[in-house]
Amino acid sequence: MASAATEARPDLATVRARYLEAQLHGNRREALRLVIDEAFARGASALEVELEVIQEAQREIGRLWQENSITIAEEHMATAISNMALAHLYDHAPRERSNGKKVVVACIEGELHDFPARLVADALDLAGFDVRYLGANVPTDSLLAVLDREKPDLLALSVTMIFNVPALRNATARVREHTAGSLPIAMGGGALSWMNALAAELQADVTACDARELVESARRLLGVGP
Ligand code: B12
Repeated sequence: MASAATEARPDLATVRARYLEAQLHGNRREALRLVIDEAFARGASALEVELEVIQEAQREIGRLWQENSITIAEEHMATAISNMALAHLYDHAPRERSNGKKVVVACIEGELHDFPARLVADALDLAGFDVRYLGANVPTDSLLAVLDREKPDLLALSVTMIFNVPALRNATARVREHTAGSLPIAMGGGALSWMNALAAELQADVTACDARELVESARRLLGVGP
């Protein structure tokens, strides 16, 4: 028999459908109310809300955009709402005890999809990693300068578009040369999911299909709990 706590859990598929509606209507307050009051405050973790509500709604926005059911302006409006929702979850969610490991998260040069990288950065941060999030389109030269200054334990590179894969190859090679191969590199994002063999070809130290899997793999790689 299900426990009371289980019965009280929010139905995230329903929240997602209503969140998508709110995005499409540009209803920011309703979108925030759904993720915070209807999902998070009722027992879903920040990561569950991020993956099962926001990420999936963003992917549906992409489908609607691709089939011309919504305009680019509506996509921008929807994504702006998801950025706001991530910020509120980040603010509300408890952070796990620091594990002492630092991760730099960046989109490679040319990559404008920073929302996936931001979600990944928030998930690592809430899981106890010390995160430096660099956002979209990071020139490789300045990435190297940040690595020199921050001395992270892991670099996480996000690439969505397949046409940005050459920039990923370039950044990976330069980071390895610069750090004499001492810095593990995690790679992920749409391009990696669509090109199955790429992570192996680039000898990614970590790859993951979503932020949850990345947190688990990063913990394993760096030997930190839980
Ligand atoms: C919003 C959006 C945009 C926004 C980005 C805004 C922003 N600030 O991020 C803007 C308008 C800039 C944009 C631009 C373009 N976009 Co766009 N975009 C999207 C959309 C709708 C949502 C992206 C998103 O937020 N996804 C949700 C995230 C959370 O999911 P995710 O990406 O899978 O991320 C997870 C994993 O991949 C993984 N992950 C991500 N990074 C990393 C890193 C590491 C290290 C690891 C291990 C894991 C990992 O964890 C993440 C979280 O769990 C997608 C649709 C989609 N299916 O994603 C299209 C989509 C990606 N875009 C697309 C296209 C075509 C474009 C443009 C070429 C359009 C154009 N003609 O200009 C440009 C290219 C821009 C560029 N140079 O980079 C296509 C790509 C098709 C393809 N297969 O190549 C998509 C799929 C839409 C579609 N269905 O057609 N886009």
